[in-house]
Amino acid sequence: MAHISEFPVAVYPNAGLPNAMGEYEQTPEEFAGIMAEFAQEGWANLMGGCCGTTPEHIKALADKISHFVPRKLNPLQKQRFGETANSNSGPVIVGEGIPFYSGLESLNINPDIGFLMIGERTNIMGSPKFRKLILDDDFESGLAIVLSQVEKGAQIIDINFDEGMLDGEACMTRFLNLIASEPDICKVPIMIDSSKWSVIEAGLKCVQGKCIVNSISLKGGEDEFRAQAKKIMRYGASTIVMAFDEKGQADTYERKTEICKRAYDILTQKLDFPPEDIIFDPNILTVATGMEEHNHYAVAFIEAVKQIKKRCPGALVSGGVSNISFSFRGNNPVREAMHSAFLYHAIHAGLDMAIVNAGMLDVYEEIPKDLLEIVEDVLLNRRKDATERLIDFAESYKAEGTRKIVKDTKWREGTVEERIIHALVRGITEHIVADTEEIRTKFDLALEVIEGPLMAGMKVVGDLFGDGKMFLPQVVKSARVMKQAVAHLEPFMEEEKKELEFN
Ligand code: THG
Repeated sequence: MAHISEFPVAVYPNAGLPNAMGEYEQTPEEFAGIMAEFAQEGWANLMGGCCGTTPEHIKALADKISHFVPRKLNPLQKQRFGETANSNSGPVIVGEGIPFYSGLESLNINPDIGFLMIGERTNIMGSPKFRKLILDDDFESGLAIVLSQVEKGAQIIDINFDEGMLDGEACMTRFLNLIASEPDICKVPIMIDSSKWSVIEAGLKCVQGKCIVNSISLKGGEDEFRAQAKKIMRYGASTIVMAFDEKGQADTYERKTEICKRAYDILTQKLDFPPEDIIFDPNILTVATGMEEHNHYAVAFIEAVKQIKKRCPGALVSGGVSNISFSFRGNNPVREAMHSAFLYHAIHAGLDMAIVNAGMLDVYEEIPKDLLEIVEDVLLNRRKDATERLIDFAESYKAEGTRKIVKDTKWREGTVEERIIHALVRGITEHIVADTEEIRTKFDLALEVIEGPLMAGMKVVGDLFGDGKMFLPQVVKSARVMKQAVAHLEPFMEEEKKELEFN
């Protein structure tokens, strides 16, 4: 605690463990002796005695420790909250400036964590299923949607009740309290999504971990923005800041960048808001709408991400990915391809996280090449007729319907090496035992299967992950496949080991 906490540390133990009679036997001298070691190490800011200690224990303690120097607060803490450190931010900062969020578990944004997925499905406007449950007052079933998002790899959950017919504050409070009683759900951090500040504040009052406010902006002017940001600091939360100002939503690359930089300067210079608690959202807007002025929306976002990461050090960038493809509502294969391709480029530009339909993202590498080219023509605004071409292609793609399924079985025709790589990349466990067995017969030792083809497959996974073409939850699925393959090989390795020893 002394090494990682931003806050003062108190040591306040019992006089040892109670005996069978519930009595504490540690003498004042023993007690003070142990405590003095803590004091000498400089681990504590405050010391005292709990059960079983007496005024004599406290006197012995004081005599022993009064000449030691109390623990020093770390410099970040001093700078942010002053020497007294009666702070308002979350507790554990592992290294300066590393962003973190938490539910019951903490989510530290280390450089190796990769891109983060925020589950979008608990949004009353974004999911007809969730909407129906909530309007039917079936909040418990709404929990199942959160759980399925978490199981499909969402590392944060976005929750939104913005709907005219509902009391947003009451719904947010009720739902967050329900979530708090489900350890499988409330282990992940919450993103409180509302355009109404009162709903956000209702949410902030409920969540126990370090959550993310979604969102604030300069829409209502600087005073309101500052007041809300201050409150967020008091609640110890981080926040999304939308690229919105008094003039409206930013749709060009220049306005997106300018507004975010302006917000960044206000937050960090005038309010001392920690940069790592800021997440900018430069607005992912819908492309391929048929309106020419919308054609640059994806490029504008991607370019803005690059600039914001450069000009706002320490801050993160996010976006709502499914917005990009609203023109293709009802055609999920095309939407998924658009999302994966868009994410691939945005992550390369520096995007840290996004609100997505977890479990509905394709691996970039596996998007059929003809579709990918047409999708990227739209996203990267590469040709004038890109939208028409995608619309035409999408029709045939939808008409074919079964195409995905056809594609899904074709990989079984490859060599066993190729099949193993495919299964690892796609996280398919179905055939892995049979394929592992088949390849095992080609080698002398089972261990060689692990070191050879299985490791080769995991290297592909590692490379795709490193390149932003796979995401952590997909890698977790790969690891599951790997585990099954290894489990199949283990008995053979045991046998081989015995034989070696025997010989
Ligand atoms: N930035 C920030 N917050 C946001 C957004 C953003 N919150 C809301 C939204 N945008 C992100 N969430 C969603 C959720 C769902 C969908 C899109 C964005 C969506 N839903 C399908 C649809 O409407 O077609 C539902 C289809 C179905 O389930 O049948 O696309 O940009 N900060």
